[in-house]
Amino acid sequence: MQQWNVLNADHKLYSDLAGPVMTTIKSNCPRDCYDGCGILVHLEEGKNPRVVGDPDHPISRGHLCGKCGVSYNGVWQDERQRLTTPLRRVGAKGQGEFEAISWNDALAEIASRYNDIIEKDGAESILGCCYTGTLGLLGFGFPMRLMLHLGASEVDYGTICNTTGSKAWSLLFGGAYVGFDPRTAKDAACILVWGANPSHSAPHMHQYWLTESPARVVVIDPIKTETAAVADLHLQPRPGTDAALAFSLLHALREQGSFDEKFIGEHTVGADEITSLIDDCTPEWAEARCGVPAEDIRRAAQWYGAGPAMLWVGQALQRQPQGGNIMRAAGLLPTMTGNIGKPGTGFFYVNSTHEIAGVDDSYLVAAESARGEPKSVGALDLADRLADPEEFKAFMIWNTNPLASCSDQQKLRDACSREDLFTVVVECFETDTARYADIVLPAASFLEVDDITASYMNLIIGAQSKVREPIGKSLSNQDIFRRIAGAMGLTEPALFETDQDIITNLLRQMEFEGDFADLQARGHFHVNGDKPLILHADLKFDTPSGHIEIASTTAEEEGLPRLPNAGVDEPPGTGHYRLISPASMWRLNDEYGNDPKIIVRSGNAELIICAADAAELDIADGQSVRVSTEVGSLQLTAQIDERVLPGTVLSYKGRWPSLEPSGNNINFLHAGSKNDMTGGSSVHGMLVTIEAVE
Ligand SMILES: Nc1nc2c(c(=O)[nH]1)N[C@H]1C(S)=C(S)[C@@H](COP(=O)(O)OP(=O)(O)OC[C@H]3O[C@@H](n4cnc5c(=O)[nH]c(N)nc54)[C@H](O)[C@@H]3O)O[C@H]1N2
Ligand SMILES: Nc1nc2c(c(=O)[nH]1)N[C@H]1C(S)=C(S)[C@@H](COP(=O)(O)OP(=O)(O)OC[C@H]3O[C@@H](n4cnc5c(=O)[nH]c(N)nc54)[C@H](O)[C@@H]3O)O[C@H]1N2
Ligand SMILES: [Mo]
Repeated sequence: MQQWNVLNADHKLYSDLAGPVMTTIKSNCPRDCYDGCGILVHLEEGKNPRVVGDPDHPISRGHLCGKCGVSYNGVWQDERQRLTTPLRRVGAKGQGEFEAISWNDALAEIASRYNDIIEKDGAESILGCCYTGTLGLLGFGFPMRLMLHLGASEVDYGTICNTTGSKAWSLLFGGAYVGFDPRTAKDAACILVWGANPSHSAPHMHQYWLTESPARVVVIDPIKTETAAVADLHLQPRPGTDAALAFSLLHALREQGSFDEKFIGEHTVGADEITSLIDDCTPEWAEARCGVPAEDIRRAAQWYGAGPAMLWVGQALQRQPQGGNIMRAAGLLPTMTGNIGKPGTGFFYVNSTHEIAGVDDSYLVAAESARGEPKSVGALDLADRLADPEEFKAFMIWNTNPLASCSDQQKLRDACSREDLFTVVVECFETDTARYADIVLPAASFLEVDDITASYMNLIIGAQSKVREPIGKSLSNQDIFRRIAGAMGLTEPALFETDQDIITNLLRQMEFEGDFADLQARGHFHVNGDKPLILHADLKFDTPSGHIEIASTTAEEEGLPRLPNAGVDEPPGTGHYRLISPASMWRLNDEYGNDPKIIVRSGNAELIICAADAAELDIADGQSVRVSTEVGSLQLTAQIDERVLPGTVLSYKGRWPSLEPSGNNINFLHAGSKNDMTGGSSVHGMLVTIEAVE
């Protein structure tokens, strides 16, 4: 078992940075991570700023996780690794051969190509693709103003992250982005963590929040993660069988009298339709399907049912083939037991903290100057759609690295190799995606731009502080998109609003008392001050009926099942294994995949396999193995470890293809199969064969 020692490891790795400090500035981490840590930046004459944890921050308490502690003082500030100037392609697409050009030349070329394309083929034939490379509200939201104003098409990149889950919970609860305030855990007797791995994806919530809560912790995960290992109870189902587990938990909850009939009667619709479905789903019935002992299911039901209980559903469940259904089924636990709207209860998937704090998202993206609803392309359709020279003439990418993170890598590379596809990539680093660009624009990092951060779990808003000048000639996303708009001859005022004005308006929307300097001095503030916010306390839900919709007419109208069901995926056939590729401890999606210390620390790309499966395949620990699917093969290093059960193997996401000996990462193996709702990804449902390599 890998030790969970992030906090110790990182200190060893960046302790060499200690030195005299001249000034210290508070900032906050804008990564796509539940924690949203507080940062202190020590400035010293003639040296790179030194980035450490802010002791005043209630979540991270003076520590950064290993990956951020290392890379914020490493690759993010390394001029040899950062993009420092606009580039124009001189070699073949994908080769990464560029010449440096001036900002004026880069902007002139982009503007003239975009204006030509818009005139001849319409703005729809420009496809924008962005995601959560930075979650700073401006760095994330502002570029959308230009794309929406033009009427460009957009990739719904959330289809490989959280679109399915948010759809499923919108059907059930009327929305998915208002969960619980983690601070209410002080009143909880049970916290159920389902399909999330805080030890990697929310390291400080794992370290402090879960362990300090008085609640019993139950984890449901096919992997014995570091969080599962320290939980009071770990249910370890076969992947993709969670709906049956949910129904058996409901069976046990009903049997023990934990259904809250009053709550069900007043706040739900369709309960009568689900009850007969629960009848047959005994814990023994589920044990046969999920591989979880019936007595553990009963014990989990006892703890959850005794309440008050909180449910944290992670991002992994939706990445199973029947992920939408599983999400709906899991949401029935708080629904049927009434664990909603009271201290120590609730359900959480994602908190849109800035909106909860009062920010108007439509202002951020200047929705009023948009040219209507953009045409949207799902991430798993991207390769096919982009291959069509008639549909898209230009591809514009920022805040994301699809040539590492998207499925069906080979097909996507082929599509991005089209000579007639004018591709612009805005990046901090020369990623695999940047290597396919015609023009690369260097983006300033979060250390170089003021912004506002909002954790998507903790109800905390923070200042992201500029602590140094942008590296080289890099510019913030906002500056880059303002300049493109200017070069194109556009005049819409929203495209040119200054950062300062936007930040002032956002602080006003959140009713923050003070200006940005005051926020910087404080570092952060909690929505609702010192008191935990009890979300959904009014028990009003934004569904058509205003109640929690167990049975959903909306779903039916959209061709989805009216009710969740207890269906499970078939076990893998002989010779096949189920491959899960979740969040890595050492990388944040693919970010940090290029940090030299992290490359050394995380070693070869691994395939984690249990001893029984390894013995059957005649594989030794440390041996090379070939892992194959219908679309390709990838060589990985076997790591024999009992955190997985027979039939399931594990390899963490986040490798840069161009830095791997094979030139590929795990997404090269995923054919791009979709789950059951919104065309979302079923990447955790991959079936592979494995053979030893001599
Ligand atoms: N196999 C497998 N694949 C997966 C997943 C999985 O679980 N398994 N998970 C999926 C999920 S949940 C997600 S969210 C996606 C994530 O996939 P991506 O969105 O592609 O995430 P990253 O690869 O980290 O890319 C973010 C990029 O933004 C850049 N960046 C950072 N800050 C800035 C900035 O200020 N400006 C600009 N312009 N760029 C910046 C970073 O350098 C980085 O290259 O991957 C998905 N892919
Ligand atoms: N260190 C780090 N932190 C991250 C990220 C990262 O890449 N690295 N990525 C960020 C992003 S974009 C996201 S979306 C989140 C994702 O973080 P999480 O919400 O934690 O989701 P995953 O990492 O996809 O998977 C979490 C756990 O779900 C389990 N799981 C997989 N299949 C099943 C199943 O069928 N049933 C059950 N019960 N469990 C299953 C996996 O084994 C894994 O341990 O993390 C964010 N934080
Ligand atoms: Mo994600």
